[in-house]
Amino acid sequence: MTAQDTIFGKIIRKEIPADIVYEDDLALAFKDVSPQAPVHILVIPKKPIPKLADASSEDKALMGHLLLTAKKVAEEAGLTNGYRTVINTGSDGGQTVYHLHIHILGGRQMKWPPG
Ligand code: DGP
Repeated sequence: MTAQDTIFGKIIRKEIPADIVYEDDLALAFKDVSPQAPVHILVIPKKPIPKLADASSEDKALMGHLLLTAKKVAEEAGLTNGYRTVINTGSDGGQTVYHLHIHILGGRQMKWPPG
């Protein structure tokens, strides 16, 4: 199974609906279906990288683009007081969808350490 076969691949291909807040040639951002904060948005690459541990040096520009996209999306969501970005990686990281994604969580006070 490739990353394109994940639920996020279907969202990229518009085969299933999502509340998309940003899209360009390289990235897509949409609201998390199970929000853990008043604002909970996922930023994903269109390239099917399963997890951060699979990213390579050829993805250097793409990874930078994803972070800057997260910043832009957070600004557009009005998170002027701050927000948290999270990348869950693999089993111990709690990753459930194996298509690389950055969580943007905001609109409430975040706690540390995370669970
Ligand atoms: P992670 O545990 O880091 O792999 O996060 C996966 C996130 O994806 C989780 O917060 C729920 C979200 N999610 C799973 N399926 C869907 C879906 O079909 N649509 C949307 N919008 N989000 C989804």
